[in-house]
Amino acid sequence: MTRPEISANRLMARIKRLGEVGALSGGGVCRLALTDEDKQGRDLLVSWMQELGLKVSIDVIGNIWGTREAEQGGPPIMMGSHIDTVATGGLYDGAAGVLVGLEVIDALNAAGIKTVRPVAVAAFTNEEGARFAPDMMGSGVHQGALDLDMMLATVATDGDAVFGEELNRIGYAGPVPAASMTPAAYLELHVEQGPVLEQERIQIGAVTGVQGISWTEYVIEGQSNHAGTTPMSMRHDAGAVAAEIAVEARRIAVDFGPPQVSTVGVFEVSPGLVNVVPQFARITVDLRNTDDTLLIKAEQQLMARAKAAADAEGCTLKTRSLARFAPVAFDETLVAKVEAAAAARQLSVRRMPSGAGHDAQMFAPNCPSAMVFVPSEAGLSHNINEHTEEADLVAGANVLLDVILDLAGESK
Ligand code: HGY
Ligand code: MN
Ligand code: MN
Repeated sequence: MTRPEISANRLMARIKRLGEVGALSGGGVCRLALTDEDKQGRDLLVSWMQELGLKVSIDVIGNIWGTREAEQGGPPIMMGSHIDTVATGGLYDGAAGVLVGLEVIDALNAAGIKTVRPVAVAAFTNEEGARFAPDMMGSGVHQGALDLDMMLATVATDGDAVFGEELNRIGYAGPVPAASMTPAAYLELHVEQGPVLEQERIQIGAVTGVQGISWTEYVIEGQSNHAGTTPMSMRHDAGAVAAEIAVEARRIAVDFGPPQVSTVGVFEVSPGLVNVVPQFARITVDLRNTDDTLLIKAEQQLMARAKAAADAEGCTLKTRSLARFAPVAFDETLVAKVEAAAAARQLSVRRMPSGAGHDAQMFAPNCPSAMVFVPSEAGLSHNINEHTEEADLVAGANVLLDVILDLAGESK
């Protein structure tokens, strides 16, 4: 029996081909969840799964997984990630994990290997949460962490679309019930999206867990007024309150120090005119920390500051949690297998937490889960210039192949 070989050409051809779906004229990709571009990507992925002879399953929130038959039945060893992107996405965030999973299966097929346990590869709906919050929505419903009906009723962040209607529109409301399948193990390859592996010249990250994530929307209502005639003491400036919240978010991150981070990704004021005191402001704050106690402290500190600023300015404040996930630890045995598989191939490897959220964090409470990181050039991601070298992707794919074969077992 020949040994399975990862083919760089096959893998890169698929990455390039999927990258053409939603390609932006200046480079990069935009495949926001449930858009026509997301549908095109899904259709392409399903066709690849069918070409590989996989049994394709689609569940009620549009998660797609292909299962390779094996000597035995039962829950599969699952690989996966996502193919939706942020609006300024790159070729690799999510797509690398799904397409490396396909490549692992292609390599097993080419080598004629039958596994004892089934192997599957999945693409989860709306991992990014950019168009519909929260993130990791599909995997969250798949693993019972998020309520299906609530998610189907979610309104897009631009206020235009309803999740369930968009899912039906693109034809990916599938028959498989939510929370109806937990794999025997879950393994996700992902680009690091940070600077560590590249700076330390390390080829593989054996990911130990995912930090806690807190997304909050702040809506401030004040009073529009003339920029020239209105004394400062008479203003109800919604924009000024939003700015104070944004400055406080950043101050908290600097005060707490690493790994605390904060991001004000959305900052809208209305009417948005040079000579009008803003009547309305909407901002979002993304807070993250590996320590949930500190994350809670950061959330409370920011909320207190926001309320005080709104009161002092005579503005109203409405807040809404868009996402809240506690930190997650991955399975020690599986993390050790990733480390050992890298070392066996003479690849440099280090353990590290993930700063980004991932579908794997939804599986961790229910089955042994872990992740394989490969380096991101200049640590860039959620950026059209996101890049990972082919050699690094192949190295990660080989590690994934070895761990998957170890877990699925080779039929004699
Ligand atoms: O926000 C995140 O960490 C992920 O990209 N959804
Ligand atoms: Mn991702
Ligand atoms: Mn992402």
